[in-house]
Amino acid sequence: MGKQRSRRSQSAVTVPLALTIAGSDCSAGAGVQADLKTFTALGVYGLTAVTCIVAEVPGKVSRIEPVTARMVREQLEVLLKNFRVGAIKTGLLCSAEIVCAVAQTIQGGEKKAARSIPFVVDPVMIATSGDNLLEPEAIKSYKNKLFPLATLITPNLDEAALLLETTIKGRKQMENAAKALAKKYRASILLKGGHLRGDNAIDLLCYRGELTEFSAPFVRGVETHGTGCTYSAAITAGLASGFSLEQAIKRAKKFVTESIALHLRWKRGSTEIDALNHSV
Ligand code: PXL
Repeated sequence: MGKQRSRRSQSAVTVPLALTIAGSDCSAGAGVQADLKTFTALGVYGLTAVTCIVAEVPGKVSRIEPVTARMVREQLEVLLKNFRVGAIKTGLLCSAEIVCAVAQTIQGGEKKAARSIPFVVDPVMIATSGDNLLEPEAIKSYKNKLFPLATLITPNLDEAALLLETTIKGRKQMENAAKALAKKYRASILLKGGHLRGDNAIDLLCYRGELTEFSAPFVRGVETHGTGCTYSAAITAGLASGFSLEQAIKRAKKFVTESIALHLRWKRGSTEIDALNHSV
């Protein structure tokens, strides 16, 4: 063991790098905490730019405070200047000002590095608990500034319905919504149908006008706080590791499904707290 450790300390290991731009969830099931656990589980070194701090437990957001846009920009600038980042994702961006700062800094960083970096935008707007997480004015900035830079946008049904100002109830409406969003924002769309609550959790990818389905058995009876963050982080880890978009989504779907199936549970008095198990 001693010998192995000393040998390891002398030989550098190159590991892919992924960057998450997201909020801090103090209960550690969502946000940067979920992203980092996911990156680590999938063999990627995670970098973080924190956008806001959320005081919450699964099911109840207590308080959200944004970091200044200047500070978000500074975190991104130092990271993009010093690390060869393989892929980037966004989670909760909190305000219109932060959405604009992120868009501008990523565009600037890519220009300086003279390369484009796979960019996953998880348009986090509403928590699974129903709590509003994003300033309503920020949606316009997503549409105008951030979506045009995205490789992949990963809305759930509620977010897609809000973006398209419509309702999405069945399979056909899901297909139409995925295609409409892909056309509108000239990006690949992964529309997550988990909230439809059938026997399977079905997601639709619209990539270059073609639809591909990703399906897994729906796991019932688990409080799934942080599933969206974990899913988009797992996709980002795949892209940082050189997977194709389809390969990255396929592995990510499996990872999320297993994290839910092998969930953790703590009892406190009459209440229970569930968490996804990222060590799968
Ligand atoms: O799951 C959405 C989400 C994303 N990011 C942060 C959160 C939450 C949900 O509560 O707190 C930081």
